[in-house]
Amino acid sequence: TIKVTIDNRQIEVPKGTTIYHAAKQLGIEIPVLCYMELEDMNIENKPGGCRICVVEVEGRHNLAPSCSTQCSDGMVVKTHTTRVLNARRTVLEFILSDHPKDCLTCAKSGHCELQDMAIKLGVRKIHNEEISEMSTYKIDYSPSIIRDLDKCIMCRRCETMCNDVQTVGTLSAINRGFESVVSPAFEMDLEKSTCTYCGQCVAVCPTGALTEVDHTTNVLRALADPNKTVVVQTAPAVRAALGEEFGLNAGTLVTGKMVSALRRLGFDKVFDTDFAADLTIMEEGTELLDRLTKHLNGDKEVKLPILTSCCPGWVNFFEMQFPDMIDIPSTARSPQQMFGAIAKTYYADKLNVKRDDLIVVSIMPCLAKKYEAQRDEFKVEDNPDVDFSLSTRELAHLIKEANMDLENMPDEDFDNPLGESTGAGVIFGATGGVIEAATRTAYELHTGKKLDKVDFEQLRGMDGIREAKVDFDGLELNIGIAHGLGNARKMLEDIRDGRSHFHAIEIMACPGGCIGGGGQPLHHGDSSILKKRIDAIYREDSGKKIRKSHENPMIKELYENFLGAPMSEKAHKLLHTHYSD
Ligand code: HC1
Ligand code: SF4
Repeated sequence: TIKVTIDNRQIEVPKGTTIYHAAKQLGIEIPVLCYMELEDMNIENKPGGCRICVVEVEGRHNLAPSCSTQCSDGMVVKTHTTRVLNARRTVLEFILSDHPKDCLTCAKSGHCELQDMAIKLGVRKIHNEEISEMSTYKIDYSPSIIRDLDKCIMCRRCETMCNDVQTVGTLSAINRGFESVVSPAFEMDLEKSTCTYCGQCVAVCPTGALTEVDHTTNVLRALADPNKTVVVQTAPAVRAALGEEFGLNAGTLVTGKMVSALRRLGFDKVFDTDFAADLTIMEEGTELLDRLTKHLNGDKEVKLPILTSCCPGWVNFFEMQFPDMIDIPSTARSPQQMFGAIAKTYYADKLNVKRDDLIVVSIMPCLAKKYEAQRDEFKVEDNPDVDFSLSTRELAHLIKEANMDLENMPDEDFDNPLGESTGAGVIFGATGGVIEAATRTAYELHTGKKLDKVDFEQLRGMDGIREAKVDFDGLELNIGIAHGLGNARKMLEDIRDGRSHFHAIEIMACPGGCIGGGGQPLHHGDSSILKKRIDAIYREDSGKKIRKSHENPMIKELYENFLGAPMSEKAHKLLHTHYSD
């Protein structure tokens, strides 16, 4: 170890520790803008570009960027001298001089790290504004994400997420000097690029350069239309994070409060995507057993492993990057889309409402869900099964706009029939949850025996790639889990090269699964928030009376009265899909 003195306090740190980290250990928070660290996931963005984190090092002429300068033995550091504070302010003024000043109307206002920094550093005037030019770029609209590059401050966090974590490689820095921005190759629009809409770049963008497409106005319009019946479905992960937008601690479950807020917003019925997650398990679990049985009986045509297919960012990824393997994932649609298909057939018929007059809104932690809802496969005569998909953040806006205080809302229950769900449906929201839910059902269907213990702890956790063996009464199933598209890529390459020994694999595009989706409250680099959301998801599961999808009474009724059996012709038509290369 080496000894360093920071702001007159001594600390011993291992060689190689940066000044920023040594200070952090002393409880000294040095401000950063471009730097980002997601500790539990080994993700670090350290371009050392913004220079906000500069500090004074005794005996050194120039100020040092603390995020990228390593401590040396005996080093003496000062983190807030007048010189340091002046330098930080000057740097920030330069950044602001080439940044739009429309904070009042910016989608990121109130959540912008650049705005926060201007407040923190007490910037009252931008001295060099008159002498510098503003660069101007087009605004790029895609079905899920808006890029407003005038607001890009070149922190490169989006690049780290897209290239290092997701290995999608859509974003990279182009041009030089004032003209430099982060963009797809050849300044292509996102929609024409390899982007999967996973939204991980949006989740870490410190400014309003990357935001979601906002559908709140469309939803408010539908709610105000007396001729429309408007129903809403809420994704598993939303309840574990929505509270953060209202100042509640990460990991606070707000399921009942969310339901009453949605009801007060005017939705005719408040339903649950978890219901459709149970339905997904019926279809996907049956498909798994069917493929497994055929495979074990020597049918060479049937391939294993089966891959889950509920995550639209992941679906986009394999369609674009592994077109030769599109016959491996399950054909089951995602719960969002199964919900839409059932709502616009079974439920619309029950209500005697015409398809066009039933509006289905989804609340999702995800931005790719916006794109998924617009895919042609999920439309009937141009009418989509899911009309609008809002992110968790957009729902928070709607609740705030309606002057509701989420914390003090009463707890209410979802409506029936499409609001009844089991613990298995809830855990879809955390990495490993889909395959655990499938295991609970597939085990009982395959063995005919009751599971004594429904918790498969070995499938849980935050490691990017996990594997577990599950004993199906003598038949050992190898189960794999990957979250984050970079980890998914490794799994897929193993399958392609014949190195994979898995029977079934769950893949989620976002680190942590849906709880870490691009539409969730921003975690600003604090990955402990993701863990707390995951804990909340498993708490909700363990508090449920029914914890296996096939025991959901409303799912049983749906099969008895409408679908027949899992993978029946009707189920195929409404609940399964095909992929395109
Ligand atoms: Fe998800 Fe899913 S779990 S994809 O992460 O299968 O978004 O929460 O709604 O559709 O149920 C997201 C979450 C969500 C679907 C389900
Ligand atoms: Fe890359 Fe995902 Fe952002 Fe698209 S949405 S640019 S794939 S990080």
